[in-house]
Amino acid sequence: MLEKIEQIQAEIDNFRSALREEIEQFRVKHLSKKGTIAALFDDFKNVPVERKKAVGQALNDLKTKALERVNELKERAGATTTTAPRLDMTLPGDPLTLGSRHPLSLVKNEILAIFTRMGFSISEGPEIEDDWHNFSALNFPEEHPARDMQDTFFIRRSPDIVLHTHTSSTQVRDMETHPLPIRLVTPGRVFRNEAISARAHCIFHQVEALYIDKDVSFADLRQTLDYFAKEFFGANTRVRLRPSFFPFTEPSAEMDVSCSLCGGRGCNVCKGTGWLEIMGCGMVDPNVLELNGIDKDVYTGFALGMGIERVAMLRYGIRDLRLFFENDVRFLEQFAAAGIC
Ligand code: 2NL
Repeated sequence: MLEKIEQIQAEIDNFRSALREEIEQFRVKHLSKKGTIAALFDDFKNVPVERKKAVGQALNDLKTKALERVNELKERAGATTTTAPRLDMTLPGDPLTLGSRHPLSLVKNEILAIFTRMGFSISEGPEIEDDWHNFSALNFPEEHPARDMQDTFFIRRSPDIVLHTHTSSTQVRDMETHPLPIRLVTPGRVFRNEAISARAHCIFHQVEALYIDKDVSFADLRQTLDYFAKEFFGANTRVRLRPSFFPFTEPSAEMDVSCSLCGGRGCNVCKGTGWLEIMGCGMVDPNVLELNGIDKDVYTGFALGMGIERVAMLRYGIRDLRLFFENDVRFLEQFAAAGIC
């Protein structure tokens, strides 16, 4: 017994560690209920009576010294551990860096908010479309260049399936399913087979609006454009229309707003003209109404469409459209505090 006590005593004397985990392992080995010292105490009953006093003394000494050693080492070790540093609950937490909404989303949401304030509902639809919804139902003639591979992305498997080139394809679906009158604003990502440059991309975003009811007139369109322009670009914004052409509207127009950067005096953004082209619009062509099962003698409508990238570039003074698609956080972060959601 005394031999064993000496052996453990030597082990305790030689033990060195500055790591709390190791010290704790050491404590468990010798001082826990199933430790070496407890085992010796269990054995104590087998010690002959005449030696009990000496052995008992040695055993008690061993236990006291072992406890002192463990406490001393633990005190010196402080907070050192083998793995992660101890968690200090009093330290301030890591800052939570919030991301920011993409400028295209900010602008899209603001456009949608302006139109929903005028009573338009939001509609969304598929990006992959058939020829009917993208072209035929919108009065595109059979030989129209937009139907060409040069301008439109087709699915290899079928000449009838395209990546939609405008969100009007969704509005064709809406005309099939919604009872009249309809007043819809339709955001979406659209695809055109174009070379990528500072001003054009093969993928871009659009918002189109469509209003069909009895007695919808060009004056209603004009009023809607005016309200939109003043809400989006500011109360002093002026609007002008220039005649244009689209297969799906008649008459058609391009809408310009007075340049929000120079107030119409002329700058390099408006190229000295004082005007910025914002969107295309017009009265829904009676052919389109008929193709979609709407009685052209009872109903009329107006429609308009704008590119979100273009509007966002004018709104924020962004020179290169490619910035929207590169996901460079140094660019994107600048819109964190734009205040629109
Ligand atoms: C543009 C011009 C436009 C429309 C879109 C439309 C939709 C239906 C019927 C008739 Cl279902 N028209 N949409 C009308 C005029 C112009 O967009 O320059 N977009 C970027």
